[in-house]
Amino acid sequence: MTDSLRVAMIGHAFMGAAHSQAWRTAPHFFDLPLTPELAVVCGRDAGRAAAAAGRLGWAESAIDWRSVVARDDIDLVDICTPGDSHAEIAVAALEAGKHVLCEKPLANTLAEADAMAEAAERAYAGGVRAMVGFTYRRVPAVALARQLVAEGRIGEVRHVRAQYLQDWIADPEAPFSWRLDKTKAGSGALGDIGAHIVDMAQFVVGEPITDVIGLMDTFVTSRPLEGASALLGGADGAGGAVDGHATVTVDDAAAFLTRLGSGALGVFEATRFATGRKNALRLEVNGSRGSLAFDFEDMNVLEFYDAAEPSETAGFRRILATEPGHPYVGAWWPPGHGLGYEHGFTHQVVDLVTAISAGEQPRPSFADGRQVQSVLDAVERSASDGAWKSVALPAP
Ligand code: SOE
Repeated sequence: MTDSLRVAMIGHAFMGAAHSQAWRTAPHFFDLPLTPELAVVCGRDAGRAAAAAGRLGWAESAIDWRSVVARDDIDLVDICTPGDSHAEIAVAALEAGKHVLCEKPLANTLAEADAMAEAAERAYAGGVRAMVGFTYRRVPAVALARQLVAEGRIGEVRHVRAQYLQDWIADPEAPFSWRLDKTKAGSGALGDIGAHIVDMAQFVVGEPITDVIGLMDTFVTSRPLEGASALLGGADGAGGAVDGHATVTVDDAAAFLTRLGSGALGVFEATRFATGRKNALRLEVNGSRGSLAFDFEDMNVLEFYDAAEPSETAGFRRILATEPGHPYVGAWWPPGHGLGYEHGFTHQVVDLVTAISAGEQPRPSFADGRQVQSVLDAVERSASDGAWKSVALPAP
């Protein structure tokens, strides 16, 4: 019988559902050193929070996050709210001695991310741990890619090509959502999905982005309120709506060139307007001895090219990352049976709980999240004046 880890989750829309399944599932497939207890879910509306508790498996519901964070019977606060409340909740929870898991991007601004990373650093000495939720690191094929780069299997990295392509608002009549409101979300495609490829690229190649030059654009500036998806958090944040339409105040797409620490060149693209691409998170890395390529739309596969093979038979081969020896896979199904989107969240819980129990720093830490934020901040500054920008913070 292991000790329990009593969790309070703030927010219960899309990410709340993904996190809930992870808290519920992780102890059934992995030997965890602490058993997560889904103690309380918190939302602003009592009825909806109670319904979420029933649907997602939480023992209780609440409407005031401040009193939840202050409770003695809570060990960890899991933040699944829009970015505008991350900093306030995370700092309060850390100061109350709770471990924190915070959804990505860490914050809406670099100043908030600074405050969060500093609060996490202060709390660390008291045994409190904090982690930011870049779950795609925990897709087995992605973790395998990092392993192969670290083992030198593709040699010296020369090119990093990363794309995150979605199309859920390509239709100009697609409804407004809080993700399109700068005061709620901080930025648009850049922070929501660009943050993922920044984290993933740096994680896989083990090098930080040091310099950027970028472009950002908003193709559709006004959207109907009707039909907002509850799963994506509804139309909350649509202040100043006129004639049933709200103004989009974030970028629809962002593109940027980078240099990475080793001298490699990076090309990054994040858009919600790539018609036909639903969740194409892609990474290709070309090295002196070979290449790796990943696409989340085929997430159980890692493509590997070994330049040492004779040219007559060389070619990209598909590694099915479903063998028991691949990262995380041993706990799941027999080879070839595959994992899905939700497994990254489950692996996140496993890594977090393991680190907490061992007294170690879970990664990505708040300092890692702040470094990603400083890349996003540099892209925004560059997009506004057209000049190259240095990333303010080195990787921790
Ligand atoms: C919406 O663009 C979204 O749900 C992101 O917010 C998530 O982080 C990503 O995993 C999928 O797309």
